[in-house]
Amino acid sequence: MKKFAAAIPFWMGTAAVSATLIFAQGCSSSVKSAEETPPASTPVASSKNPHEGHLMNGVEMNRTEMLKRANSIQAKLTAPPNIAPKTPVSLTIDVRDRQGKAISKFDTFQEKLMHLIVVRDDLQFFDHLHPTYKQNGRFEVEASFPQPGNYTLFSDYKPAKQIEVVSVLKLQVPGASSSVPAIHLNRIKTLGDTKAKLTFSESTLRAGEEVTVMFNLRQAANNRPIQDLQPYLGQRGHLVILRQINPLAAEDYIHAHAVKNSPDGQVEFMTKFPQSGRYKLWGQFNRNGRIIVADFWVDVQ
Ligand SMILES: [Cu+2]
Repeated sequence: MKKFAAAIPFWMGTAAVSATLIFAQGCSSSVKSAEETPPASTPVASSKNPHEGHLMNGVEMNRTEMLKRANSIQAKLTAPPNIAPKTPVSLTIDVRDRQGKAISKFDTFQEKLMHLIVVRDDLQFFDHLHPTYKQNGRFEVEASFPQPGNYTLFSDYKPAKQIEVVSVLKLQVPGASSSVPAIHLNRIKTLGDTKAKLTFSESTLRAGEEVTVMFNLRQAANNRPIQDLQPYLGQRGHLVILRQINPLAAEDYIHAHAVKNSPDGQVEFMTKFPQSGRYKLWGQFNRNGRIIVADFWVDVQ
């Protein structure tokens, strides 16, 4: 089975993004050559300073050049055939350049070499994994899929001295899909002993407008702001946002970074929703070693 997907280098909030076609396959028995289609560039996030450059070996490299380089990178997913629900499987992700040569050096960002966001395409399942680097461009990770269905994996990495790249990989878990729970637009949720409330700096969310996303975290028992928030991957929290669309693509994926200073029990992120539509947000927070995932649906005009 062979599917096509887009990979984009991604610098949310500070730089533009381009897209390149890559290829993912859900079957390890036949390894095929990379997709031949030349890459397409799709800027999806605008920079405050579109001409800002980045230092490369002491030389200022312009964004066009950076995008050109990132465009030439592709990731390939290899998974066992016929994945069963709730059964851990080993996945391999190979990162190569356009000529098929392994990218061998990666920069750590947010404390890891690769961040892998796994969702079922209806956005009812979310997981955030960190594949292990095995050298020669190869990453490995164990993953488990709760139910049959189509899954999308956003593989987020930074080839050495280059901008962040997001490769979109697809995978299918065979079987009959169960019914999908109704979508609620509630902005308060109790997750175990944590009460999470979602608010925004703007009363109406509009595509393309900068907005502060605020998660207020309280102790469910007494409604007091939580005091045990610890850094998670070096930040106050992590936020992944995806637009509800089929098929999911890299330009619908937002990985927002937490604002450094915010009140006790509150974690804030700056972001922009690229288009109007329905989105799902997953805020991840570390309560003294336990990771809380607060997920919410929102509509953007
Ligand atoms: Cu991560």
